[in-house]
Amino acid sequence: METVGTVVWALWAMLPAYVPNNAAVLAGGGRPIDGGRVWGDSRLLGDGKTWRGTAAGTLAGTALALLLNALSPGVSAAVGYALPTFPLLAGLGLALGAMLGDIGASFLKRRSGRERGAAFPGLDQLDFVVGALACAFVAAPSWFGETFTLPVLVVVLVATPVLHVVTNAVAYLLGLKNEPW
Ligand code: CTP
Ligand code: K
Ligand code: MG
Repeated sequence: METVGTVVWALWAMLPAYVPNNAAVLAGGGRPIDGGRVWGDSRLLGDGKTWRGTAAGTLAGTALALLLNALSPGVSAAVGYALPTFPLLAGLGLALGAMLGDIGASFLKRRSGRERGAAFPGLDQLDFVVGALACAFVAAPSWFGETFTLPVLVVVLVATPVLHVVTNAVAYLLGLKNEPW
C-alpha cells in the first residue's frame, strides 16, 4: 500500500478513538468520577472527568465505528482499496480506551500538582492514543494485529498529536473548550 493509503487507513482506524474526547467536551458535566475524593494534596481526578462525559464519549466512539462499518464498502470502492472495519469489541475498545487514557492522564496531572485544565505537553496529545491502542489490543487482539501494522502505528503516533493540537485549538476558538489544549 502506498503512503497515502497507509495514512488514510491509519486515520480511519483511529476515528473511533478521536471522537470520544470531543464528545465528552460537548456532553460533559454532572457528577465527577472521583466523587470529589482527594488523594494527598489534590483531587484524585478532578471535576473535568465526569460519568456523563465518559459515557457519552464511549458511546459516540463506538457508534462511529458502526457507522464507519456501514460506509466502508462505498468508501473502499471509491479509494480503490479496502479500509478497516470494526468488530464491536474493537470499536468499544478504541472508544473506551481513549477515555481511560485521558482519565489516566488527569490522575497523573493531579499527582504532579497540576490543576484542572493545566497543560501537560506530550501527555495531553498522546494519553488517549496509548489508552485506545492498549484497550483495542486487549479487546480484539487479532483485529489489532491485522489493522495496526508497524507503518500504521508510526503514522498514528506522528499524525495524532498534530490532529489533537488542531482540533483543540478549533474547539477553543469556537468557545467549546476553556483551554486550547
Ligand atoms: N469531560 C468529561 N468527562 C471526561 C472527559 C472530559 O466530562 N471523561 C469534559 C469536562 O467538562 C472537561 C472537558 O470535557 O472539563 C474538557 O476535557 P479535558 O480537557 O480532558 O479536561 P480538563 O477540564 O482540562 O481537566 P484535566 O486537567 O483533568 O484534563
Ligand atoms: K485531556
Ligand atoms: Mg483540558
